Amino acid sequence: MTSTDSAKTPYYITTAITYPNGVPHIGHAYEYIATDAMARFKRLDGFDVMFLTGTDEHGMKIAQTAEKEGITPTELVDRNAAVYKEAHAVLGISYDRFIRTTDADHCAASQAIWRKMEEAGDIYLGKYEGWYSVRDEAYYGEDETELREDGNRYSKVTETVLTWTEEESYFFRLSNYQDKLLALYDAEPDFGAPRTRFNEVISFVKGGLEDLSISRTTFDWGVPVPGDDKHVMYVWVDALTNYLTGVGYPDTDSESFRKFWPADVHVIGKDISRFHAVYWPAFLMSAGIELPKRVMIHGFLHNNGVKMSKSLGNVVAPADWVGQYGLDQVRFFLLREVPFGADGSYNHDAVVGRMNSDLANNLGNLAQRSLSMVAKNCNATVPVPGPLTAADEEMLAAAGALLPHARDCYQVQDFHGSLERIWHVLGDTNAYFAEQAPWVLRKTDVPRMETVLYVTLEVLRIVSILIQPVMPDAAAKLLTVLGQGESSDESVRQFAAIGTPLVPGTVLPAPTPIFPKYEEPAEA
Ligand code: ME8
Repeated sequence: MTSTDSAKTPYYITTAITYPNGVPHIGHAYEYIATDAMARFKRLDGFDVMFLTGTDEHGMKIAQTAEKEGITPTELVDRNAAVYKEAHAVLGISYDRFIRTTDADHCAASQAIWRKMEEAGDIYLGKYEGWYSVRDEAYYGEDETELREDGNRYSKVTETVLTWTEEESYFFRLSNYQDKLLALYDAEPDFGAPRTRFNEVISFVKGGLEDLSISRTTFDWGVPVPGDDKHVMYVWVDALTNYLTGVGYPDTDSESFRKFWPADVHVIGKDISRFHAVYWPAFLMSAGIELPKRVMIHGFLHNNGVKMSKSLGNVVAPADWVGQYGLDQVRFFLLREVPFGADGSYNHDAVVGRMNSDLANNLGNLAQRSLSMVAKNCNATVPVPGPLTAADEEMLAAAGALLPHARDCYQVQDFHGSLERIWHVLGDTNAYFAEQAPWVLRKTDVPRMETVLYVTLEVLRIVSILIQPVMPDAAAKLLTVLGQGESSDESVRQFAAIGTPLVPGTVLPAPTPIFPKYEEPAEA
């Protein structure tokens, strides 16, 4: 660690860890990209960031998939963890650690938290009978199930098929935590977000909590229960613990644990809010470990409004989209299109609409037109601004207000809100450019033309710095054509540099178009 790191405020962010029993789809990509944008934002804002992601490799579902494929669970997870890692690379995910729950340090961490909960008197041996969903790796209460026409019993919560299961099991005294959890939700109203989704969790807890079965004996693909290796841990006990392993638990004196725990935010999807906002804080309270500060629950993405499913053949592989539209375009679309927290829908026309209007027109065209004028008429250097008019001042003030606005938005993972405001300012800048008409001023008032071009480049510089978390490659290209590229000091691209205006006289490279319009491929 460098001395500058120790002066920075730590920020610890996690994604859910994916079950590597299938292939990554656009819903997973959405979560990785949002979390990555958050991590990049904080790094650019001067924080010392720890970003954890990975794969959730134990449990019955993995064991069953391996059996179906005629391979061992280890072969399955080794093969598929590599596929998920590759998806992270394709999506430009800047994680600090990719955790696999079969990693040795993770098994040790899971056993350590188990012992802590046991020492607290919260674990006992009993017998479990109930409706189990292998898909969700979860039991459901009788009232949460229904028998359907096909003869199967389904979870009404997640629409998955249930099987009646009876086994000896260790239990966690979740029933002891109802009041403590409700007190937590009262004291920390932002512990879960957005509010509507958090309210669902609170109602669930208010409805009463039963003790939770936390071990299995019917298969052995899991972390052995300490002192009783007939049992493996219920996969969610081990899965949730990944957030602790990632920062060095059980070594609570380690530099990384002291620095990064408690986590600032766990980013997860709506189907697993109960695990993160009920079970996880209860386990941590029991083990005497500080609680994470926030659980951010995002919505689900649907293909044209229809749930993705293999049988419908509408599952989008992230790499296909990146190949078709480009990485930054996909990242932008996902974060701009759907308010984080809400459910959203995607389709080809919506992506193309964003690419052509927001990216190619509003941003790309403005950059290309202003930079070409500077190249031709200002000696390819940042021009010297003259006295500023009210219109110039207004433009610069609007751009200057973007950073505090973005900070407020990212504080609550409102990526959509931040991008919306940035594009609003870009819309105003396009109107300003059209009204000021620097191509006319070129013939009538050159100093005024230089001022208009300077103001436009300055807005573009601020916008380029601020869109780095969402579109790292395109922003880097824009910053390069604005003379703030790789060859200059890195600090000019940090958020702290936003208040330091472009230096007139800076030599600019030849402008190159950055956001091409999407052209439909010619019919074969
Ligand atoms: O739940 N749209 O793993 P997972 C948006 N291993 N997000 C979606 C989605 C969709 N269509 N489908 C899934 C698990 N997700 C557990 C997590 S964490 C300790 C253990 C999200 O592979 C889902 O909500 O089923 C979750 O946050 C993540 O993808 C991984 O889902």
